[in-house]
Amino acid sequence: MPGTAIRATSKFDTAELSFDDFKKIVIEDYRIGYESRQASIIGRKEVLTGKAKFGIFGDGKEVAQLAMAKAFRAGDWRAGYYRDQTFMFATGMSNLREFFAQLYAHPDVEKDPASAGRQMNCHYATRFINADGSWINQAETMNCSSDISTTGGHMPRLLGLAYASKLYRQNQELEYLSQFSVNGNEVAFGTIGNGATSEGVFFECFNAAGVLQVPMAISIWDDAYAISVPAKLQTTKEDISEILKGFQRENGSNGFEIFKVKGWDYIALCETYARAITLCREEHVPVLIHVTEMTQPQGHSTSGSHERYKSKDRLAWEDEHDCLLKMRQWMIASAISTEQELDELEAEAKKYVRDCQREAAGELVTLINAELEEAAKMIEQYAEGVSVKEQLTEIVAELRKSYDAGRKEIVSAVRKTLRATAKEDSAERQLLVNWLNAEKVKANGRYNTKLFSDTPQSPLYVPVVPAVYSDNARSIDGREVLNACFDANFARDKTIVAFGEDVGAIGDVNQGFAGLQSKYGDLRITDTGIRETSIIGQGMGLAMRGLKPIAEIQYLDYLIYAITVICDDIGSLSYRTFGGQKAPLIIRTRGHRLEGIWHSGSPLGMILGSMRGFHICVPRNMTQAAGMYNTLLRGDEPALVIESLNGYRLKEKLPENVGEFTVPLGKAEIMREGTDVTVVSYGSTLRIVLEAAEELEKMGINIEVIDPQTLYPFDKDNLCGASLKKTNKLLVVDEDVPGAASAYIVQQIIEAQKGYYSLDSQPRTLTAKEHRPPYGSDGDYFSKPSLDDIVEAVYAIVSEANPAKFPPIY
Ligand SMILES: Cc1ncc(C[n+]2csc(CCOP(=O)(O)OP(=O)(O)O)c2C)c(N)n1
Ligand SMILES: [Mg+2]
Repeated sequence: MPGTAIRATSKFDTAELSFDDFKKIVIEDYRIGYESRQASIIGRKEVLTGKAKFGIFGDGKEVAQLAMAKAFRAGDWRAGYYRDQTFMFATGMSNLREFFAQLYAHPDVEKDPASAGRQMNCHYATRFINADGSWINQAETMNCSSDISTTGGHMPRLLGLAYASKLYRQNQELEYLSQFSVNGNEVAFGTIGNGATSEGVFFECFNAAGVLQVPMAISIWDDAYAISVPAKLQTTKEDISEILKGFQRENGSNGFEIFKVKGWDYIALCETYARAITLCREEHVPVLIHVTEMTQPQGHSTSGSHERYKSKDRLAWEDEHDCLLKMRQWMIASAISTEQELDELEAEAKKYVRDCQREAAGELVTLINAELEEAAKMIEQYAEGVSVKEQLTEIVAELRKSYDAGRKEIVSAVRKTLRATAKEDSAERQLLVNWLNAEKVKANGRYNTKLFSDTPQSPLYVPVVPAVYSDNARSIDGREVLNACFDANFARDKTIVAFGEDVGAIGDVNQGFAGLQSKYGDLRITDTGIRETSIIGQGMGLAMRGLKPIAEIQYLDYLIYAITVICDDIGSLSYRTFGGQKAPLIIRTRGHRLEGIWHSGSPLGMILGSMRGFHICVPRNMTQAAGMYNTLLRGDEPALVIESLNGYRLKEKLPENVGEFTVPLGKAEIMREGTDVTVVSYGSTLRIVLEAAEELEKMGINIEVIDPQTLYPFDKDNLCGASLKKTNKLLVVDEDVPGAASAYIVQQIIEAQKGYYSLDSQPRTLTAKEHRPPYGSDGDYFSKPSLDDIVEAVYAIVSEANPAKFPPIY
């Protein structure tokens, strides 16, 4: 309220709070809640009248969020979902103009700082990366991690954000990082719908928080429904806090403090949040606040109406228990305000929200209209001198009369014009082409950028430092090379932590971290439960808060357990926030062939399809892996490193600068020069290809072997394409299923690198079989590419070209 220090987030716990001050706080709260409700109502109308595409809103959840906002402080974090607009307004992390800008998909980050128009409405985020990639001071700001739409998908991130506070509090060596934490006094606030608690990810993260004892405060907004499905079909006993009672800490055990409170009881909510969050903040005990009896005045979203599936009785109950109505009644009954005062407040609020909405809508419409006019005029002028004038006039007329045109309609009209006049050539036409090209550049900036944070701190710009070997360099097990690399990095940078199943005490199942826990402590090298999704979430949260985590997935096959958080959350973070947030997490795993169906996987096709936004490193040995870690640990973008499971005990020379040398990303290497066939492979199969090359040499066939080293990015210097100019023949070998990663590699070489123009025979792939790899050496031989397979695949290619010299073997 102007002229007073009282704000919605003002606390009630000041000793000298007068009744007048108390009243002001409550009224201000009500105003924010009421404005938020109006935003929901108007927002829905905008969608239903076609002015916006989709709407999902926080109506019915306002009062609890006002109470939660009172407990939220600078330095705290939110990881929530689409119902939280009131909380965002009350804390000042968002406002009505931004709310409407996002509803209209305004692709200007100034207007929609959460996502620059990339996310559906009510998907919130604050920005914590400066343009140069540096972090803002997170300890001084209120922080909102970027929402995703998947129900419960944000829980792993929430866990990680809370876990960071634990590390900042308990690891004294991190005290210098005051821009990320004040002694771990921050709370990570999570919100989730009652229905979403049915997801496995909720239970996994809930349990992990109880084990870890982190300052995580989960609020469950319980409106008894998940779209149309009622609690009866969602939750055992229809009551999530009831069934979670076993997690309650008691008699000095770890666990949660669990609270239950009604979503329309303002005072009880304020008291509950004050108590719960103080406990959580001070003692680092995770808390659950189960907020019941919430409603959905407008139903779930604009996709349908809840009258279809809620009974008349339920709808009547919801009307009566509307939290704002209840708050209003209570304010009048306790003489905090009068009917008339509140009528006035509501009228004012309605007008204010409407003004904000009009302003936001107007801004975009004005821009678009000007662009439409410009394009229409250009087409009209051009139409004067061409044979298809009528057709172009029609295109313009169509454009002008399109209702609520967007840039799509404008650009499409120009493209249609250019198609209709493909045979013409004039300066006027060139003007249109130029306009279109400029528009494409702008559209690219609006819609296609920031998959990576792409700042000077990107690992792509980490200086290249070659490995240096002394004359008497020791040959040691590959795992020891990695161990030395990690040791050097842990000594160099105190923000690096590693964790995962069996990573701590024994230093991972292949001993890459052996001995490091006793050297650097269990806060830095840490065992976790078996819970892949939340391990990755733990890493994500740490990475967002300035630490350098290496999260380990024990075997590549188990990455599948974590693929949702990887794909939905980390991979899209930079893109969906328009570079406003980043999570430079390194995922370490080991894969390709070993033994059995779940220890021999190489699902690179799945990875390529679901891990855009990550760098994908597929080192052929542990030295290359070490160099990649050295690069990634000095950069700020997420990456996956897949070590070759069968390579830990192979001997490799230890570089003198094992913690310093870097392997650049996207830099392919020619492992063997040759003239007859280009063979591209990576990871474990690369070694077999090199062995095959020896045998082929004896047969008079000379292959060029290329290791791309990373699949994202792929061979930035076009070594593969260049090699084809020499050999004109291509074989791609990997141990993924047919048509998966090998197909991607072929696409990169043939299409992106234009290798097609160099080919004189069909490009081939040699992969594993369609099924999962069976157990045992024979199973491996008959389902993954073997030396025999590779030799014969290359032979078949040269035989086809020159059967006289190389007659078919079979
Ligand atoms: C993983 C996933 N499954 C399904 C959906 C579709 N969906 C969106 S919201 C929703 C219901 C969520 O209900 P609840 O968690 O109770 O939250 P509420 O909307 O009631 O606040 C569903 C099924 C989704 N977004 N993500
Ligand atoms: Mg619900």
